[in-house]
Amino acid sequence: MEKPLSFIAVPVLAISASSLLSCTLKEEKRPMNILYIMSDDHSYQTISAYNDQLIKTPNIDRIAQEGARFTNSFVANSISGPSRACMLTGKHSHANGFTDNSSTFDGSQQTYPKLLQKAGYETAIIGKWHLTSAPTGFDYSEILVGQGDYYNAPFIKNGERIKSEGYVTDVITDKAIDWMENKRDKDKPFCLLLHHKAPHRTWMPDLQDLELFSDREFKLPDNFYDTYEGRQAAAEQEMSIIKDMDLVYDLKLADKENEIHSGALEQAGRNMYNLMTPEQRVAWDKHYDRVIADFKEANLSGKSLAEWKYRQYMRDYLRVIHSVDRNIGRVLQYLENAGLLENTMIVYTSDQGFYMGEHGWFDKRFMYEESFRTPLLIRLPGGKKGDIEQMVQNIDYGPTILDLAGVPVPSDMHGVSFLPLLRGEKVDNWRTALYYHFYEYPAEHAVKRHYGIRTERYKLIHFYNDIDSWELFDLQNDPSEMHNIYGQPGTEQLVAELKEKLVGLQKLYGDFNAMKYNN
Ligand SMILES: [Ca+2]
Repeated sequence: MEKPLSFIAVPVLAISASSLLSCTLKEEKRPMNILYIMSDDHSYQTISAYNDQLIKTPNIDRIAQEGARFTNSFVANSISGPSRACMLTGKHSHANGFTDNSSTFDGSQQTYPKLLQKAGYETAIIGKWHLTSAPTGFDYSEILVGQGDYYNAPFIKNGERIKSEGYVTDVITDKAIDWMENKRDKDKPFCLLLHHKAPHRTWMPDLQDLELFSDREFKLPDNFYDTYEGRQAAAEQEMSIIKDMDLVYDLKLADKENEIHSGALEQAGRNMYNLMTPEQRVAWDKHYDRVIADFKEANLSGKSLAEWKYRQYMRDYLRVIHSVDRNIGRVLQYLENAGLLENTMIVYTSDQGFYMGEHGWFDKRFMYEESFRTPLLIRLPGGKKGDIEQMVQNIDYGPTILDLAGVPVPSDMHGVSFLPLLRGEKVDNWRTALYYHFYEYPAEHAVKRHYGIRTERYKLIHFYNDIDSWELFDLQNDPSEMHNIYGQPGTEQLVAELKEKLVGLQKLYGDFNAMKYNN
């Protein structure tokens, strides 16, 4: 096929690209580019479009202001690799095979980037991948090794290992902008998956942000000192700020005197410090040496130690978010300067939610709201501006993106396209219940295996494996999920209805293995 002389000439591009996508020439429609930005462990509590009490994120908020804010957006399995596999395949974990982070993604299976590629899109993944096997379905890939590092992280570029220098959120952003500007085939529409490592544990800030929030105090969540009555799995977890957050690994107290000892993760914490260059360490030490000295001086214990840890966690996490937001600003500015803003759908999301001290926790995993929910902001040119309240799930992302590209959604995908919602159309018969299944146990943080159903008002969860514990919450009267009303007189009919709906979803999605645990 002869190449068009110029990709800037709109009619030429329209003919070239629409023939790729089998659109009729009459429509003269340029296919929409897709920029899918996903952070790792970014809580909706720390995006000011959702909650402006903790931090201001003006750049991320811009996506919401010029587009749609989903207020009921959820994941299917609240942990990194499994969540990513759900997004790529549009299927729940049991069907895509990546049930926990010890899995290896079967890259030969159907994914939405592969289908886009087939339809003529240029596809790329830049940043965190975390699916063990090499990416498939991408014309270009530049991914972090495993979880990745915050400083000077190695990458794998189209299969070849390379070094990088600097702070990971900046580096990933630079690579993404460079790909959009210089590396892609500009005759084709693109789909770029820009996946940040930040703000994943251990929340190492950029050097330029180290002094931010240093004087900020944070109000403890009301249930910070949760005692987990009536919730056995919650009582037995190991993701508590008080008990499990590590002083050296998580809170960066790798002291030169080697006096602070924190257990199994201490050495990993000291190793992360050693990944920085001598110049980076000088800037780092300027901040943390003082924090370490103050910590030793204060000699804390009990509640004052717990609250110190919480405060330090919040300060570092928010510093990391500040850098994410600044870099989203750089990307939006690039799109604007390059004239791409009006022909690109921009998605901002996270691979799940995260606890900012609610129930006394950090991390994710549970089907409780803070980790089950995830931020989702989408700017679709010509699309809806404002809130979308319907319940959507990350298995819907693939179908939605395919729908936007005019590619038929395969019938074996579990998710459904929410493009009509994004276009502001009236949609009847939207789903009224979501299914969830978490598998990673026994494992770090000791969150039991569980599955469940959430309707607009209620949530029914079954913890199984080495436990058999049901929980029922009335989200309207108990949004913090502190009171398990399962088994209480008067809930019998409600439980029966929810169990019937749960079985209906298990059948719909084919999670027959889970059904064995229902009774
Ligand atoms: Ca994650």
